[in-house]
Amino acid sequence: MSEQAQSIERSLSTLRATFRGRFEAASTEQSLRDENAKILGKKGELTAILKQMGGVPADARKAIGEVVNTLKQEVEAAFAERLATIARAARQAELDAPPFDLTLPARLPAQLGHAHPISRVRDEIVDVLVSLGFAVHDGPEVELEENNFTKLGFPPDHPATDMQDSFWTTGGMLLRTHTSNIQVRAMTTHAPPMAFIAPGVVYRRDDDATHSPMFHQIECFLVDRQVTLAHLRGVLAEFAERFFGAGTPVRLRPSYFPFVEPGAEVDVGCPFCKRPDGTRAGCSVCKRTGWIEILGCGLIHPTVFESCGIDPEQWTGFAFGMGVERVAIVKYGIPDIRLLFENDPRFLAQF
Ligand code: FA5
Repeated sequence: MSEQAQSIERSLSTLRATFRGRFEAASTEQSLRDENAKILGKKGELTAILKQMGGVPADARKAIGEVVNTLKQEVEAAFAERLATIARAARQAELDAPPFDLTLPARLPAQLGHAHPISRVRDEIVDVLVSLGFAVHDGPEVELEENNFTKLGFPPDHPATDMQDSFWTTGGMLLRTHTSNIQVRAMTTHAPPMAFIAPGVVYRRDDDATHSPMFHQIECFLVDRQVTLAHLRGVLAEFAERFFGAGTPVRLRPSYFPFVEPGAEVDVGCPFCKRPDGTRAGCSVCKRTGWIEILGCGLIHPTVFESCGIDPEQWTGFAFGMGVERVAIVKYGIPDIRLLFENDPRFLAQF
């Protein structure tokens, strides 16, 4: 045998002895394909061997050719087998991985927030009263006793002035117990006529299903010449009509507040048990009466005008103050005022 033929046979037997191990060592499809190219590719080892065949004598060429072909087929088969093994392993790894949890909730688009129901009701009330011609007047929540009580005609021993009923700070100041302090502030700084509303936060030592220690009120007052109860009643009826809906009845019940004379509490017809003919059946919300109280009102007392430097012989006026939470409870049928302050998103989402 020629030297050339012997050299080719040595190369072939080395390759035969090593190619399976080289394929086994490749753990990914890419490294396996690289290894295969090193043997069978254009510049591969087997291709290089074939190129040397020209120098082999004709009698030996046929036998070596057969060996080369057989080896080539073995390499191809081993490559295909290893490729299939790697693919199976990859699939198994996928199957063994933790499964997708199909019960997880889908990702929802971001939820948009909205104004708190108290803010919404306050804004709706303000809109109605502004549309009737009242301007908004602001004022402090920490107030002097004289603006919150004294100039409004509260006697010094009135229960509201008690430590048990109001939150006192220092220096004769307290957290205002109502928005009526704005009557005093407006009347001491503005010359009549005037027509203001004052929305704001107020504080009392109260805490139960219908009373909160912090709540919102809207004060409304008008000072002009010859103002009568008829003007007050007209504004209240128009407010009820626009805010609670057409045909909502209003009634005034005599009541007492030191800063008005006469004074009254105002009820609106219960919106929850209204029959189609406009009468009320009575329900748990209105405590079977067909009426719900929403505010206190009256004609401004002459002593309030005097303490604010306005001549009560010349000027008259009406005032009312309503609880925003109370109105919200009536409008939306909310059973407990505290729900409005807990801020549970499931509750707030209903508005
Ligand atoms: C007053 O506060 C008077 N300043 C109202 C007023 C103004 C009368 C002008 C005359 C002229 P009263 O204490 O009744 O009144 O409160 C008015 C409203 O606030 C009540 O009708 C009720 O709706 C609401 N309210 C009172 N206390 C609470 C409380 N603790 N929590 C929630 N709402 C309350």
